[in-house]
Amino acid sequence: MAKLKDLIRPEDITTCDSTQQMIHKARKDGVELFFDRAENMRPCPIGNESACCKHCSMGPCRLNTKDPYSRVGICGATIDTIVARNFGRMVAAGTAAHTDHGMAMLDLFRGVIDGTVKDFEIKDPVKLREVAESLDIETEGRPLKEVAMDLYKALELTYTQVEGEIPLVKRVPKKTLETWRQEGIVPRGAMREIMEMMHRTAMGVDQDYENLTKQISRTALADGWGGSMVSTDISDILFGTPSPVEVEVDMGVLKEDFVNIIVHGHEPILLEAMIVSAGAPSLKRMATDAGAKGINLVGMCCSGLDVLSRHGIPHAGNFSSTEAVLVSGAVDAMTVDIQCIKQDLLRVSECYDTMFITTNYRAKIEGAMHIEMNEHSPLDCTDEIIIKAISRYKNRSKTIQIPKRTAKGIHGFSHEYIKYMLGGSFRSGYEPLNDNIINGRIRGAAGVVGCTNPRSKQDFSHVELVKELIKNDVLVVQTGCSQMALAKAGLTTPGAAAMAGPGLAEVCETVGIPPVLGLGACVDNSRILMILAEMVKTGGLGEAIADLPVAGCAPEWMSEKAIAIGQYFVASGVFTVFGHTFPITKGTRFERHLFEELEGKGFGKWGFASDPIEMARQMIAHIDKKRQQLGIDKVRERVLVDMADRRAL
Ligand code: BF8
Ligand code: SF4
Repeated sequence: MAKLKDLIRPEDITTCDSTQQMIHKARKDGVELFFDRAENMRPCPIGNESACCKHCSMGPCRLNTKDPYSRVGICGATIDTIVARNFGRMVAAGTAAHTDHGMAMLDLFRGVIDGTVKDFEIKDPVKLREVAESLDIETEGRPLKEVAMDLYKALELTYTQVEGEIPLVKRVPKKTLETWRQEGIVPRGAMREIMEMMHRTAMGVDQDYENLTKQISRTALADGWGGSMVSTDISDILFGTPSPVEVEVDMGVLKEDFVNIIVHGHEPILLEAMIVSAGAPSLKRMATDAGAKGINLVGMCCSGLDVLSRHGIPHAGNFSSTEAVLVSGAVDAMTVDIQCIKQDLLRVSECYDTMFITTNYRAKIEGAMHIEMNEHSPLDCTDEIIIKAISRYKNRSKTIQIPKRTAKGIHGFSHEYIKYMLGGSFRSGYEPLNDNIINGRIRGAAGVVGCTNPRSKQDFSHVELVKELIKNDVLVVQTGCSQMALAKAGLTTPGAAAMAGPGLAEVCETVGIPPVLGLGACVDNSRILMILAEMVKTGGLGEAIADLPVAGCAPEWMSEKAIAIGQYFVASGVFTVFGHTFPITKGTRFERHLFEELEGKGFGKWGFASDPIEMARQMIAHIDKKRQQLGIDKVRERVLVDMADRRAL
């Protein structure tokens, strides 16, 4: 590790106060974190713009990013072919991650239906019937188990179908679906789309960036309207559809006199099973016998977000804080499943004697303790994790320093709940939202989502962007690590309406909601798709998703999953801005295709900005353009909410 005085100041790396404190402590303890490596390892300039190809052993071929058309690869591949192929493979990987996660949920669902999984059950039969009906499955007078089996078979097609359209496209607005059909990009099954994407990007196959873009969109759509949506729906059916609940977040949720266990990753089953184990009287007693006041379960990243709103489980922070939290010395065990788990968590855990435990057969870490979770007896795994954590508690030897910061916020806004809260139980629906957009109180809606990244000051762009959006009367919906950035900053409370523009503030105060609505994990971006579909269906804001005054942004993205998500939003019709870096070579035809031409075909388009205020400016300009096209751009006079309006809301 470099000398302390040479290291970049924690205040310049992150705006998360707890993470800053932990970076200071790590440096005193001589423990290197990923922030330090990001400082010391500059990104490769050619790779950064995706101008290299290693798809065969004639290469790797590196083109000139400053003069991208001056050379071609050994095989003759142009810069457009190379960047489009690389981009396509990122989308394939991101889609594979979400759809494989969804597949695991479907496996669990099958086990619950056929009775081989006994520790879980169908918690939300209403949602099960609703999802079945949305796929034209007969539910009237039929036993739940029969409907569930038919639903399972229909959803399995999301993955395995060889020909024809995946079932969930029944939810796509007609005009949007027509655009996809015209382009020939309605997904078949995810397995087929990912396979074809990988094939077409191999050496000597598809070498036409426009044709490649079609398969890129088709693959991404198999994620958004396929694997991710299945994952969300099945999680709701098995574990309950979220509804708003107050949750405490930030590292201050760790408790010195409790056995602290952090669950990090993505599949809800691990944390759901941990909750059951942590509630077992024998394990509780074991914890108190060891001198602890109890067991404190805490989530991080998407695992935490998936579960916090179902059980009010506290959340310690997002991706850039997962090493930092270990530095507190207060974490007795960190247990992980899949995705966004830095290999270095093991080394940092070892520095603080924290038990670090992998649980999924498809995500082991060399040298880490592995206690495999079997969905047929999940508690065997989670009981053992708790026993390990208690043994670490008993033998704690490291200095403990828990950052004192916590923030409370309201989370758990499923699209079903949004429908209910806007209209009440007698006339639930999206009319109030659409009406308030049409009358200009709400200017539009924005999804602000995605990761944090050590190459971008943690949380800064998320928070500044969202503040700017709500100030301009744009309602914000959130998922993933972005949601936690805003939660820590205190913007997920109804009181945050005071920071919103007058129109949005009025609506929030009337309904009693925050101006920033947390929807859950990254797979729950599918909830945003559902909101968009509902807005189109409700009417008054155009016929396709591309007509809506909405925009999306992932200001600090890092994962391939984010690229897949961005592409499915663009293909669905949403203007989507990414921040701090974009994995293509500037000044290429492929760039023009993604950033300009797709819009002319009835899709959304990509945007890029490094500064959060500039991101907001681009998004608001797009929202205003859509308002103008819809003819609702008349000066948005300030309309006060009178009693009649209040009743209507
Ligand atoms: O799926 S936002 S850093 S934790 S990739 Fe990962 Fe990014 Fe966080 Fe969840 Ni999503
Ligand atoms: Fe080079 Fe073409 Fe091989 Fe890529 S596919 S490494 S551009 S020769």
